[in-house]
Amino acid sequence: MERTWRWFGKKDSITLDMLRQIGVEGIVTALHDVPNGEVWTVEAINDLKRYIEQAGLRWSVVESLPVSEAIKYGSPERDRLIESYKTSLANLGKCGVKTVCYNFMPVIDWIRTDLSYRWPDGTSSLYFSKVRFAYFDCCILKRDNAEKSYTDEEMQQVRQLDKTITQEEKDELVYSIIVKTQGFVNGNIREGDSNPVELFKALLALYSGVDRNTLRENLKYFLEQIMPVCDEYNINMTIHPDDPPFQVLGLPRIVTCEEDVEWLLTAVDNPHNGLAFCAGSLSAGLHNDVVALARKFVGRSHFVHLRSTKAMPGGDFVEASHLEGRGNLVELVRIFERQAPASLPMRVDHGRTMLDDAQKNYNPGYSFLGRMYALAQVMGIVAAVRSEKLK
Ligand code: DNO
Repeated sequence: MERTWRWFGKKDSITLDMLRQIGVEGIVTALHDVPNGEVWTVEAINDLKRYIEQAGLRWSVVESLPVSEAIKYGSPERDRLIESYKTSLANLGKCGVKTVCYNFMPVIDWIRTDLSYRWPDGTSSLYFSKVRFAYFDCCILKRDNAEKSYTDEEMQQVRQLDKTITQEEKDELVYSIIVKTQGFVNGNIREGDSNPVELFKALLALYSGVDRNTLRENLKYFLEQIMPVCDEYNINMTIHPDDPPFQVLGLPRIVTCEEDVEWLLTAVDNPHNGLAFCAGSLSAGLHNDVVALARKFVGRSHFVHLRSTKAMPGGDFVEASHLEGRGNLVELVRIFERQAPASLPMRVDHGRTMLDDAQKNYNPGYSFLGRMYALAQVMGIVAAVRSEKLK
């Protein structure tokens, strides 16, 4: 596997020279300043590509080329937006950037309720609390019939929480769930937006009447339209699994389990229609056996995110050490090192916040020291697996 790193562009305080020093080979990035839906021009792509190459690295993966909401919920505007998407893909192909990650999650990408869950050793990582999320849904968003998405016991805990939660904690919850984790990934809601809750509700309303089957059909439609461009330029599309991999806020999510992935790969049965195998996202669903999924889908996984999670009581999960938890990264490395091409790009996904990371205001999960530490752990696994291969 190729060692890659998610880097947020020229403004990222983690520089390419720093990444060279820690053994990174390829960069995972995007044109973060181009608004969602607009074309990525050859000039802009080449400018960033040259910048990366001048530092002795290569631009291995685009993460992400975001899919506009109108394509996901299927409005008449979608054809125009798909045309722009195809032009951006063709331009990437002309510049030689040939692996593209995207997702098809309606409105909200990855979800965490606590961005600094403290471990006993003083480091912190990202946490999802079922009850706090239910609180956000029922008492802050006040979504119609939201209570029906939760068990009686969960609702009891929500009512209990309502008695003690402070305004500051409520604001923090909104910030964690729909602002801080979303701003840099899809641009739906950004830091500084006034009244993010109202904005968010308006986005949710776009999906009324869009069920799982409609969303699947819209994904199929999108993929069928873009595959000819991918064939022409040999571009691998890699869909990111839903994180967490279950329904939220009454929205359908369609990349959550083996059956979903199987459907997606057969509905558009083209090798360029592939998966970003995100071990962290998949392992957050107790229904998923991540190792079995890797064995089954290794041939169509064109990008790998290595991260692990630990399941907590009551449906909560926390991002675990890269050596522990449900991700079973040792076995995953064995599968991808043995069965995939050596050029398969892999990045360590989120790391802990440790040492002086906390002072740096990194995007949540994207610390420097924490990710460097995780990369070293993963490279240790890779070295061990490679030595097994020689025996
Ligand atoms: C979060 C990321 C996701 C991912 C997108 C890909 O840390 O894993 O935001 O980049 O879903 O489209």
